[in-house]
Order: sequence, then structure tokens, then C-alpha cells
Amino acid sequence: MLTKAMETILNEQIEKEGYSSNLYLAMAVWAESNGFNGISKWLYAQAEEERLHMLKFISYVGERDANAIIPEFKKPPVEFGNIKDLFEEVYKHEQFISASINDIVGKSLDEKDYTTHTWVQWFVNEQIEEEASVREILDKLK
Ligand code: OFO
Repeated sequence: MLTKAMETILNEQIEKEGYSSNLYLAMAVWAESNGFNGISKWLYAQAEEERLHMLKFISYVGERDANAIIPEFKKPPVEFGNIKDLFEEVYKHEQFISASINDIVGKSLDEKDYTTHTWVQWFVNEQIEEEASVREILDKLK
């Protein structure tokens, strides 16, 4: 059973992962309609991955006998300027997600929820990889 505080923070993460998926989908559509087909494919794949992240959180909350809430999602932007701006935004967004995963790690220690603390380590490692791969793309673009 999750504490109320853990249930709340994990539900907030469900919203963030779902929004990430929609954001990358919006970016994929923009890239496709501007002729960047390879980048668009990469973004569609990222959108799919983020949806899987959201599903992982949903299923974990259920496994811990708490209630996952499917939230309303903010509409992502439709315009992304140019490819470099777009990837800067992806990078900023991933840093934001890393910070919120860190908050979950911190909260799990506050709540003495060592089960969640262990479970969420997968995301800690995933964020290292995601930030690194976006940084690599940005370096190439520069
Ligand atoms: Fe971009 O990563 Fe989800 O967590």
C-alpha cells in the first residue's frame, strides 16, 4: 500500500510522462510537415517510449494497491521554430523530468517507502541515457 504522499507524487508523474508523450508527438508532426522525416521518426519513437513510461507508473500504482488517475493533458505547442530550438526544448524537458524523478526518489526516502525507492531506480538510469542521447544530437547539430 502506498502512502497518500507517494500516491500523489506518482500520479503527478503519470501526468508528466503522458504529457511528454504528447509533446514529442506534436514535435514529430511538426518535423514531418517540415520535411525532417528522419527526426520525425525519432520523435514518434520517443513519444511511444514516453507512453510506455506512463503505463509503467500506472501499473506500479495499481500493484501497490493505490489508485492511478488518468489526468487531463495540457495541449502541447504546435510550432517549434527550427530543429536546434526543438532539440533544446527536448533537452530542457528531459532535465525537468529527471528532476521530478529525483523528487520521487527523495519522497520515497521521506516516506520510508523502500519498495518505490528500488522500483524508481529504473527511471533514474533511463533519464541518464535519455539526457545523454539528446545532448549527443545537440552537439552534432551545433
Ligand atoms: Fe523521457 O523519460 Fe519518461 O521518464
